Amino acid sequence: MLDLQQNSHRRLNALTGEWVLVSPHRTSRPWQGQMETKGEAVVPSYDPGCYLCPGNLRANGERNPAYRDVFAFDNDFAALRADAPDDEIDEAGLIVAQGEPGRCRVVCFSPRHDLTLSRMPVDDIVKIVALWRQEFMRLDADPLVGAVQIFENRGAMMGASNPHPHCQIWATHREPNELVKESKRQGDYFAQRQSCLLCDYLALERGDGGRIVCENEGFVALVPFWATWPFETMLLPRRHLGALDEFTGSDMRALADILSQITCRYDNLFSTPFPYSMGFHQRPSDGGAHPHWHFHGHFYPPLLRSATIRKFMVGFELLGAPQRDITPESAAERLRAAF
Ligand code: H2U
Ligand code: ZN
Repeated sequence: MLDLQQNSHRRLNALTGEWVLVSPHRTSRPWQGQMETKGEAVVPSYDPGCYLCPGNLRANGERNPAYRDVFAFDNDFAALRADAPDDEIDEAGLIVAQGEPGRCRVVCFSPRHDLTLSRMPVDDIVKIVALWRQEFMRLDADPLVGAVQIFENRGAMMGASNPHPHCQIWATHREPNELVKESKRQGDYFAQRQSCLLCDYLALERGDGGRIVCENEGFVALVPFWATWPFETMLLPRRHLGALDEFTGSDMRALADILSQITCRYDNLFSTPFPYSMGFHQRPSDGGAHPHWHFHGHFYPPLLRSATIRKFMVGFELLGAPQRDITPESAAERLRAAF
């Protein structure tokens, strides 16, 4: 009989259709490999050299306004440009390329250079969520845009270029890979059962409770059954919401509160400003109806055992499938205790 806490096994990611290998017996293996340097240096509340601080010059010569709470602008080094031709190259189905027009935005979370989501009052996080909603709705209405990806890279370990609290928004013409997988899985499930995959999944998780980290009246944070990263979590609205445009004031407050709760727990876990990539998946912006789509957030943090030991996605992960040692259940237990 399969014991998920003892036997090597693989788990299906219901949202993408991919498998993750779980090796619960392997957590005690010794580590003599790379150690990251701990945490981040003490950060001033204003940095005259920061391109995101209020009133400062950006790399392209533009000056930021003296903003008081949140601030969004066009990325000066945008990965996607609106003027790219939407053409296709196809040689025998083997050399294939598509022009990909799009838009990129940068959102500053606070005028304070030294804050993080985990240390901001919930009222201030509500302002960020409201700006995400506004940005989403504007991009969603743009005929150039087929999908909107909001994401934050936090910490030098995750490649953030600057400690100033900020995120990026990339609006692509077509759905990127992760969205394609999740659209297909949610669409297939809905077609087969006339029910939402993530609504049903959340009901199962709330019944079990073992992978839930924290919740409020509108949102649940949990370690998904199929989590790949050691302390990966998902944020799920309890209501069936497809995208930010459907959020009411109380949905926005609930998301802000759950963001505050989960980022505090992350910082507490290894007593360090926790690095991560996080972002939100929502219905595509192609103008179609997507009743099967359930808005959610993903946190992908790299740390494994301490502030200095990270998980590497190498070897079998690159060539075979993702693998984890500590079980999602024990990760959830530790995050529950880290408040
Ligand atoms: P990251 O820390 O996640 O790299 O985000 C910072 C973004 O800010 C990055 O995409 C942009 C970079 O292109 N940027 C500007 O738009 N203007 C600047 O003056 C510097 C950085
Ligand atoms: Zn700054």
